[in-house]
Amino acid sequence: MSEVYPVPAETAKNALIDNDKYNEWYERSVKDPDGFWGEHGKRIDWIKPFTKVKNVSYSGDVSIKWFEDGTLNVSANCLDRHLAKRRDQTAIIWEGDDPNESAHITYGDLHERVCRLANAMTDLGVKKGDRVTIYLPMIPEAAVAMLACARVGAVHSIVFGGFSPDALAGRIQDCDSSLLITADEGLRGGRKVPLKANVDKALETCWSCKSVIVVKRTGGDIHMVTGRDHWYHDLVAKAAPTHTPVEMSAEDPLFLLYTSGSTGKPKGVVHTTGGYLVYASMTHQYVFDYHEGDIYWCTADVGWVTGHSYIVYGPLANGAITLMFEGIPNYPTVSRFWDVVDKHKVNIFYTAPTAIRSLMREGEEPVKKTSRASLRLLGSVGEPINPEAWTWYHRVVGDGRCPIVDTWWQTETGGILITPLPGATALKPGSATRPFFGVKPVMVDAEGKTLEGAVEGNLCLAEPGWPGQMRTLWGDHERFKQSYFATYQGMYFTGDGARRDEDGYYWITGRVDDVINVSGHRMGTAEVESALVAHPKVAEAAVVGYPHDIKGQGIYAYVTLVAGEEPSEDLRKELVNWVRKEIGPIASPDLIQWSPGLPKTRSGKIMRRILRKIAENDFGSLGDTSTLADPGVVDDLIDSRMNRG
Ligand code: 6R9
Repeated sequence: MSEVYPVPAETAKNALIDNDKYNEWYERSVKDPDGFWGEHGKRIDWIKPFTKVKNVSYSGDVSIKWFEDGTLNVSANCLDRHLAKRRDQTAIIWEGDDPNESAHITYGDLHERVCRLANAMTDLGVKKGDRVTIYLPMIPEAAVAMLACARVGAVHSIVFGGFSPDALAGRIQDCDSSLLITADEGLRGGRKVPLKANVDKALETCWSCKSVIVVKRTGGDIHMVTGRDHWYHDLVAKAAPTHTPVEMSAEDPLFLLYTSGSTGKPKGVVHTTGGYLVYASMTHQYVFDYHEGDIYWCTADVGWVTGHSYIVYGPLANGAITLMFEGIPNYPTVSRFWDVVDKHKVNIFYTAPTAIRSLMREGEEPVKKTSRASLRLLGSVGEPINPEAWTWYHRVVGDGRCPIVDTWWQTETGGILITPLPGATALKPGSATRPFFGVKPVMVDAEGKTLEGAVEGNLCLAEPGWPGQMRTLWGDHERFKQSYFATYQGMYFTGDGARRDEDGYYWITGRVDDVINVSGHRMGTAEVESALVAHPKVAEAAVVGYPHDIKGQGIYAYVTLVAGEEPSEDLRKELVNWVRKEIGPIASPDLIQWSPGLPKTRSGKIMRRILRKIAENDFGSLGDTSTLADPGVVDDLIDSRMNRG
């Protein structure tokens, strides 16, 4: 039995939703979705109000539409509608990489900046429906660029600044972006990231991209291509400070975001305008129990979905104060997070388990020497949080006062799906607890049989669903159906395994497909494998995840070299660097095992189950190896694994 943490009295006093209200709303959301979402759909401003609420089918061709006859503009919802009341209220607190650099940007300022960029983009020929790739560091211009796209009706695709030129090029080509917005260099932990140089390399192979807007962040020496590249600051200085937002249909795409799947190239997840904003804003308000004036900080990067929904769209739609941090948790010291909390009097703090685990390793003193008295609520996202990290976060960071919302969701889901609500849910360390409104988790076994009661299984989601769900994959509806709706008929398959306990609480156990989660970043094993085999000395590679103290999962690569090549320390380093160059530093293999052979079935399929066990040092339960073409391969692999310790 795990320990239970009841709702603290202090939280219960002011919380927006208590347990009775949770139960009542949840029941209604799944029994009368049209009534429930018809009401909550009104939390945002519509140009033309919707008359239809839900039109969803998880079978056949799979079609997901919400509020389909309504029209709106997301940027107007995040900015214009707040101006009467909040023109001079801070919208974004920006904290630079350097602790001496920070800024407060009001709703009035942000509105003007977004209007200016929207006008500048229009002058460059960007129209409704065009794709714009954003490759920016964590600076306010990232939010400005997102909102300017939304304002003119362009579909943004943000590529994380840590991705390589090749990875960036692939994402530009897939959606034919016509404009790219970047910076000269990024700044993280005192180190410069050569964003513009990466862009120059990427664009050598991208014909669709006609213009580049460059924000000056560091003033570093970069090359500007005449006719193609424009300085951000010149364009916005010339542009008009007001702009009429473009009227969008609820089902027009708002953004696409590439994420890793179990096979093939990254998938362009498509989110649309109306349902996404309703869901992002509603979850932001209730999951974080956001009250007027609260200072809210989500430490994610805008390159990931968490940054989209919970730094920019959810908070700004709610007129909240959202903190954006350019730096990293251990620069200049390992107290940085807590120094920032004290400096800006942060009330709500949302981060990833990997950050907690790495700070936990530094001991309590760097935390305890800060005040953190402003904190009221803590959050976790990105991967399962182990109970040790959970209790440390609760006891040390939150001084035992602050509830933790462990929020389970995915790029595909647009917003948080399984989570505690601070005033409603008793917590169990390591459990994401209960579903948010509209979300109907179903546990199924490998054969697709629905399992009842306290069980472990594959986590699926049944209708009615929630309005923030992805609608398709960019340019590939067939792959969308195959990836998410073909495994279990009539249900969305999450790719995660989970356990449901006797109280109906969900415990996410991790991916059950060939996706690994490294420090909360999704990585397809197939992507790392294809990067490895692209190296001239590699004949074959198989990549699996293995337990890693800080990262949650590490990347374990089995590599077979081409005949005549010898393993060496130099080659190991070369391969690690090669993968960094092909994909980006987040894909660097942690361990490479030289493997003269890989365990394959007689039909040539690599038996990853066995490779996972060996990587986990779990040799006792390899399961059935009788279908292997050459069972001796396994013994060789185990021998060399053991010799490396
Ligand atoms: C939001 C985000 C999604 C995958 C998801 C799952 C894992 C995320 C989690 C969690 C356990 C949590 N995951 N939150 N696992 N508990 N609270 O992270 O999106 O990058 O698409 O990753 O991350 O495995 O399937 P994304």
